[in-house]
Amino acid sequence: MNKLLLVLIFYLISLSGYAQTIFINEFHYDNTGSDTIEFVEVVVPVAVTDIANIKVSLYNGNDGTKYAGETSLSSFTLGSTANGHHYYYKDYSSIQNGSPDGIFIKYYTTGDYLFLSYEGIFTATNGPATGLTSTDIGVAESGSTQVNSSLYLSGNGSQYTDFTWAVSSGTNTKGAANNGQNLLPITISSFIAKTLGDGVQLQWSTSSEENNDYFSIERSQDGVHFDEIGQINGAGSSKTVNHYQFMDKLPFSSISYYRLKQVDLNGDFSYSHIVVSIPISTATDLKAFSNAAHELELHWQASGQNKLQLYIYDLSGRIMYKRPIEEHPGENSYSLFMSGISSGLYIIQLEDPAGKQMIKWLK
Ligand SMILES: [Ca+2]
Ligand SMILES: [Ca+2]
Repeated sequence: MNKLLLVLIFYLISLSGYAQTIFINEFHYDNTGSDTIEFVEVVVPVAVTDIANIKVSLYNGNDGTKYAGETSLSSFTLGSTANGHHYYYKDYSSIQNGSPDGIFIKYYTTGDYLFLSYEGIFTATNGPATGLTSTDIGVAESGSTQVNSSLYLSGNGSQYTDFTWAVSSGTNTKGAANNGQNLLPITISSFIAKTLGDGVQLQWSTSSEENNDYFSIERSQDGVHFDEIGQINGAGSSKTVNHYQFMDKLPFSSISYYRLKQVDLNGDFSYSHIVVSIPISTATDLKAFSNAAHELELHWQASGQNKLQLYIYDLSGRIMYKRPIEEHPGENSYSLFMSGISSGLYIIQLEDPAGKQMIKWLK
């Protein structure tokens, strides 16, 4: 099949294995007596300067609606700066006490988001998290929690998934580094994927390096399980910008996910965000139409009776919809309601034993 590689670039992250470098780091919502010193703390790499594009919303788990926000980080207070990160916080007068309730954060420049909840999970029904299901952080507060307490991230690393949630009793660190948290500086300032012939060229740069031995380039078919496909030597220690590139001559015929593992001379390592390459077939008769009722209608031709898989991906490569369907000889059509997903560009894929047809669809 003649294929054109359309490469889509993301820095997107969710809890399904992506790197998330802007995240909720600590918060407090419930304590003995009247709730007091309720706050949300967010950590942001110092390289990120457009903080107006980072927005926080509070969600009510009873009906999935947003009850506060979206609040831009511009209206948060900058506390400490340490280890290459800013600690921003905001005092709230009433963060709901569950159960469950949630906090949503999104960085609009890249599309990265994180949807956390406490005392259970739920699906958002309005606002920026519409249609997304929260992830329970696994710890909670109650009416007997001490004043000045918090829920906070603990551990070593530079991205959300490096840390675990813990409970503090009367010892919050609002606006400052958390107890038991070693936040490492991030040196990779950009990382993108581009098509070049039949391959995918990865390009990245670093703003500074310290004891950087090498980069391991890793590729994945599912965005979760990665294998190394090559290595590039690092600059050691450098205070200037360095540029790197690597060519993947044999990307997957479906989606390819890439990430960088940066390894220090002493063996310490950290991961970049993930970029995605999606090949789009040019030889397809698959067509998509949508109408005002949010119904998506697909039309295509088939030469026989086959079982197919229908996938709809968002631009980060996440599967938004998956369903087995059947086709019959001649003209086929299939309709589905897509009212639950937000407007934007999506990839529709029909997959049968003989191959894949993929098209772009703008909702
Ligand atoms: Ca509260
Ligand atoms: Ca803190």
